[in-house]
Amino acid sequence: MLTIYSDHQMNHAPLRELNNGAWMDYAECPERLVSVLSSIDTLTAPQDHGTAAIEAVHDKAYLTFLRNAHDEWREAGREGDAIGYAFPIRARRRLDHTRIDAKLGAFGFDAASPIAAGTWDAAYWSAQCAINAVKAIHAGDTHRAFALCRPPGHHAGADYYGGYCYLNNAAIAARQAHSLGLGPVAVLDVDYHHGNGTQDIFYNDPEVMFASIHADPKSDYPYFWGHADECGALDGLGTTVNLPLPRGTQWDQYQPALAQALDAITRFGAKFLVISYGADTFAMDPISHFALTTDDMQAMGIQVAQAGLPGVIVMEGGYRIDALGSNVAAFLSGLG
Ligand code: SP5
Ligand code: ZN
Repeated sequence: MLTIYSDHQMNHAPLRELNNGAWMDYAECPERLVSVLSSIDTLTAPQDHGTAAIEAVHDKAYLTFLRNAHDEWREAGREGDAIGYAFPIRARRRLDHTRIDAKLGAFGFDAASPIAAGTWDAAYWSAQCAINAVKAIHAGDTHRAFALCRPPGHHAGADYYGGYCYLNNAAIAARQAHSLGLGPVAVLDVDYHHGNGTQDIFYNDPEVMFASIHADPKSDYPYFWGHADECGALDGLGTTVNLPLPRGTQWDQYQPALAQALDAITRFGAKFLVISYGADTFAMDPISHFALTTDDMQAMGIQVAQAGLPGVIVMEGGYRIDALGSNVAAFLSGLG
């Protein structure tokens, strides 16, 4: 399968994250890419298509913040990675913040997603991978392409970052595919965590469906989104589908949820599929609690392929590094 990857994506390397009240090594580390690369034969470097497709999803003030945040952190005399510590609840006024700590709070929603020196560069090229994957399909080069994105994107909203995500690669791909006339477009999110950013971006939008299978937010991050009663709003009512599953879920329970999501996508009339693929549903994932095997990843790919839709696969999470390459390869081989 055509795989788009840029070395720039290695440049995002935060040192640590706050987890259960203590510092731990940053789970979303560059070694994840090394593991996936070891299972892929041929890589294609993305061309630089600029910021138009990124700006079609993300707010300009947010992009300016993200580009400059680490420099401003340094200018404030700080060492290490930029991490916020004060967050406005429920609603944010659009204040003209000057202090970096206020900006980090205004544009971030958790304290577990540091902004490091290489974050903008890596996130920019991660988005370019997704954009190039859509372009390849639009050009008729292939009917499926894998955007080997890092950092991941599905927790990032139009004007916020969090959950290891800064630019929403899947949303950028979906909106671009829609703009190029490849739609109707559906996003199928099979990462362990709910893709709250993607959901938020398309919540009122009847043109892009969002369907997600994930750990119940009652027990798991991101807690505030992904509950079964979130179905979209306004013209987008009914084009958001959330299928939360309990910790411990195995393939026999996952498979019917996947069938339900694919059925909704078929009924929606999708002609183009963006798959947010996270391998953190794997049984041995260090921060997650489903129980899928590597063989199940292949079965997942086979089942998704039966929907018969062209589209792109966008890499999201997956933190069991020694198994990440084989899990990704299994999923891609199932897709065929
Ligand atoms: C893209 C993606 O998969 N993002 C996930 C972000 C999760 N961030 C916080 C997770 C906190 C999990 N704490 C688990 C404790 C295990 N001992
Ligand atoms: Zn995840």
